Amino acid sequence: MQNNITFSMVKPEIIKAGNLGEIITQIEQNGFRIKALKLTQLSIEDAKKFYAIHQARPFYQDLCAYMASGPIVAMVLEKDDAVASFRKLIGATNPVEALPGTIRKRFGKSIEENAIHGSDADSNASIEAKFFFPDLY
Ligand code: IDP
Ligand code: MG
Repeated sequence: MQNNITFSMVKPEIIKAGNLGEIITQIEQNGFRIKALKLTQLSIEDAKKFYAIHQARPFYQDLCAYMASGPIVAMVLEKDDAVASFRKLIGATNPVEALPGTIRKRFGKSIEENAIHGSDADSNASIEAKFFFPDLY
């Protein structure tokens, strides 16, 4: 399993607000190299597949509707220890709990609209990269 890639998705409210560029700048300035990138919009069905692991959670339907509500940017990022390093850069799930300077602290609006996704394990990074870039991963 590769330990040098992670998958990320910039969430709809960021694209709407015009904050994509600042977030990509922060990612690059922290040593991540962009290996794949696309602007796309998830269907509800795709959002449900992507977040299937959360299907028993009370926020699942809401989360899927939100993630399908507008364009997102999907990216594969490379760096040593990419998964852990990127989770540190984005910060805690709830922006209120995220450390100062993290992407979620800077841009997250709520525990749901928290600006950005980052894979939580190498195995999931690989699955998630394939989900969006089946020809590349
Ligand atoms: P993560 O994105 O930090 O890995 P997960 O627990 O995997 O957090 O949850 C996936 C996504 O579901 C979060 O990024 C957030 O958008 C949403 N979410 C998580 N917990 C809640 C909650 O308690 N209420 C509403 N949405 C939530
Ligand atoms: Mg997660």
